[in-house]
Amino acid sequence: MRLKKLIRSLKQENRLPYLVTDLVNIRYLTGFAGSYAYLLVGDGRSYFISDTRYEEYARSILPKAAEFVLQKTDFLDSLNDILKKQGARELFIEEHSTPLSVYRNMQRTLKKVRLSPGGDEVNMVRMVKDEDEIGVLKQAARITDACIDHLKKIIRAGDGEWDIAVEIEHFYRRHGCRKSSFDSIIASGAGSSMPHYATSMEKRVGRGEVLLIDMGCEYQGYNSDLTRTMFINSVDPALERVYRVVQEAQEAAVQAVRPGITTGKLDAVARNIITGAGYGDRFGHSLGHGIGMEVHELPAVKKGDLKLKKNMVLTIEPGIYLPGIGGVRIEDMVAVTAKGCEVLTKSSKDIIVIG
Ligand SMILES: [Mn+2]
Repeated sequence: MRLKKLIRSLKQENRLPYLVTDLVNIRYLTGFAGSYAYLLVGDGRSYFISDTRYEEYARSILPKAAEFVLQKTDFLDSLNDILKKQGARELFIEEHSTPLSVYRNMQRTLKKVRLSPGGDEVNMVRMVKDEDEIGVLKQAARITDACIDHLKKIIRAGDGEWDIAVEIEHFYRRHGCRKSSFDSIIASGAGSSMPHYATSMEKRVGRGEVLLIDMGCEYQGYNSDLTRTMFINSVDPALERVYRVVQEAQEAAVQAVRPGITTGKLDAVARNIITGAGYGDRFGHSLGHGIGMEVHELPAVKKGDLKLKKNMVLTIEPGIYLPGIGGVRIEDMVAVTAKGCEVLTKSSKDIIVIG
């Protein structure tokens, strides 16, 4: 079904045969979750090339429209055979995931075939989720909400940042997740002013400090992503106003999500509020990103003309970061609906004091 849809749009644009090299895209199209495969998408028939490690598994799950091809010494020999048989003169190659080294080997092996950039069509298709995908993303969001609830109950001043990250990993795996979708960011005190802080193995959470937690799980092949900023024992007065500005910006952006709005306009909704409060230069990153089989996928929610569509799923995560003092970020996942959006992560965004 997904493969058919892709073939239809590639055919319209005269981009067949098309070689998919991104394993996540191959998984999206075929269900194959292994670590080595290439998918040659053709008009009518498609060919799935892999090696003996995956032969039995791949044959058991591949859709009918994709034929398993056992590679010989190299996938390029098999690819060459198929293209020769078809008399193909041109091959379109997935762009973001094909290394220059592979491209050079292709030039050497596929001598009679013109190699053309094929864009990233599968990633474009993946932007709009189907109902099943949204159902799984909702579940991933629910587990992450449950995890933050659990953390609020147990975190105390003196806990190590690292111990909190371990607790998150443990919680996720106990609740049916394969793992965290990315290394959890547990940033306490001044460390929280770095948007992508690396959780410390030594730093402990101190009384009166801010605590920023950015985390997500991988559940049935889909990811969640949630950030909450809380305070330990008492609210850091330097960050209370900052918190309220971020909260206002985040909630206004969530309110503004609807089909047809451009990512640029949406980003501006939050950015204008933060700039108006005098923190424009302390919000350096984009407003958010698409999320699905990958934590970061299209669309990038930033300056640009891409229009949101129903069933896109994205994060809304403005932040303000004051070097040496700390930072605040609030992040939710939202699914675009016919008229607005549904917030998939339900955790409270009010200022909370724990410990
Ligand atoms: Mn995120």
